Amino acid sequence: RSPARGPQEIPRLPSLPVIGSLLSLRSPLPPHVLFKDLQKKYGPTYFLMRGSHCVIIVNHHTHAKEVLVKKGKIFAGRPRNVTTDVLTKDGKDIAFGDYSAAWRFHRKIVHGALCMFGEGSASIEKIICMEVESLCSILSEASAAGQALDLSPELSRASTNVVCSLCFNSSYRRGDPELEDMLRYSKGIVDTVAKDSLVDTFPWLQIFPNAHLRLLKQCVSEREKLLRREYEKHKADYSDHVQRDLLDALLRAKRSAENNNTAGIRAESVGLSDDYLLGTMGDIFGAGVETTTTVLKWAIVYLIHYPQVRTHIQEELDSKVGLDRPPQLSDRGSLPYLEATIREVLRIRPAASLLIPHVALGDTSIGDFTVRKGTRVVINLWSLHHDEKEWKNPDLFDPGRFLNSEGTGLITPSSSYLPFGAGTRVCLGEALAKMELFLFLSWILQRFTLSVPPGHSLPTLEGIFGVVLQPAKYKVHATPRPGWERKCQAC
Ligand code: HEM
Ligand code: PLO
Repeated sequence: RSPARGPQEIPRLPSLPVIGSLLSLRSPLPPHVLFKDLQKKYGPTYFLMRGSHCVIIVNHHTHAKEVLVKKGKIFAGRPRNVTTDVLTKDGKDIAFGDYSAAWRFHRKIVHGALCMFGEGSASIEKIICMEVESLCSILSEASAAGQALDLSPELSRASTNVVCSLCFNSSYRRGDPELEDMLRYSKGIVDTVAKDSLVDTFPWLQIFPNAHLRLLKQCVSEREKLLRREYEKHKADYSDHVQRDLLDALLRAKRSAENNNTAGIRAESVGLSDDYLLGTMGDIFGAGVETTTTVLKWAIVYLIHYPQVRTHIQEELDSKVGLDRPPQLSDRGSLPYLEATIREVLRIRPAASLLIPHVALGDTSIGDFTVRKGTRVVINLWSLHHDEKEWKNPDLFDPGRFLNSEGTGLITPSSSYLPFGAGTRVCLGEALAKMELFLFLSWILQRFTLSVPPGHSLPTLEGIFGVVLQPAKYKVHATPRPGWERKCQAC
């Protein structure tokens, strides 16, 4: 970049009044793939209009890091959208809430609570292992009955219970109607929120009947009832002396702000209203369940497509862990091929293919391009993770790219890799998610080989675009590995 060059005009997609760049964006391709393709014509960073909103699409890692890290604060805003406003009562949460004192405060409390109950603590490992153990017994049952199993609800149940323990210090038994309600409404929300839908581009479309918006509102109201019930229970037996879970941490912050008028902080003014607290709980639940489940489903699809990768992981498990005990977090360092596989899954199918949109909070720039306050910035993680200049054969699933030439240590082959985002808005659950991915996959693969059920075809690798990039529904056949047949029947 030459310092002599002044501010540049950013390449623009054609745009018309009212509809914006809609005509150039008509395509059967999902948005992340279309935005990657549009680089050929407009370069890696370009401008378009979504209805009346100015949007910049960033497809290269240098500009992505400038937005997320170097100028992280100025790009830390979030846009308001019809669907996310329904989900979060106009942005009262962490993920979709604008940059504010309330957002900062909630992030800090959640971060502290996750450190305390999660990262680095032995208890979270125990919680995850309990859930994966019960998942393994379901796999055993299905395998004994010769059944083809849709793992999606089972994985969702297991990860729901992990976040339930963290948030509410409680968990659900399989088949509990409340758990089934949760899975149903969360699916309804994932299917309808922040999908780049027309109603988000043209908010005036809300006046017309809209099946998606109706379903979203219904699911959000069910979610609110359930969260509120849990909230009231917690309030009833709250004590300042014990902090059982994340909800207690939020309640404690609220009480201390309410009692602490001398510090000049009022609970409402720092966003400690009931609505904001419930919004934050909803985020942790939603992110905790939907992202982890989705990545596990992708990992299993890829292992079915690439059995040689699965065999390699199992050989590593057999030699480093053996058959006499289950894997534990302290094995992570001695299972580099499994770690590399997890990294490769997060690269090839990033759960958040476009992150969550950012907004410029003031006039600023990206590289030599001028950016006006209020412009939305979409980081196309798909482009970063499939950049041919950064990744050899980017569409090939190859965990080996994250290993040194001896295959003994992990490497970072490119800086064009940000599965959890970076900077001011970086994911809050990265450490928790990595623990879950490692424990779920290592336990399952130690005991079972998963394959396509007889008579079924290979599941598609095509993703379904949405707030999380999901694999299509598929079923698996679980076969206990040699040495595990009898042990699995007993568990
Ligand atoms: C935000 C990825 C799991 C909580 C994000 C973002 C990404 C991401 C890409 C957006 C960053 C941005 O907009 O710049 C992932 C992936 C996960 C995962 C790939 C699993 C493999 C989790 C879990 C939790 C969580 C388990 C909760 C415990 C959040 C929250 C935000 C977020 C609260 C919003 C942060 C903010 O806007 O300030 N995540 N996430 N995530 N994630 Fe995760
Ligand atoms: C998932 C459905 C839930 O019912 C609500 C919810 C809350 C937080 C969202 C999550 C959903 C989807 C994944 C998101 C997460 C916040 C951060 C995470 C968007 C919509 C990612 C991957 O960015």
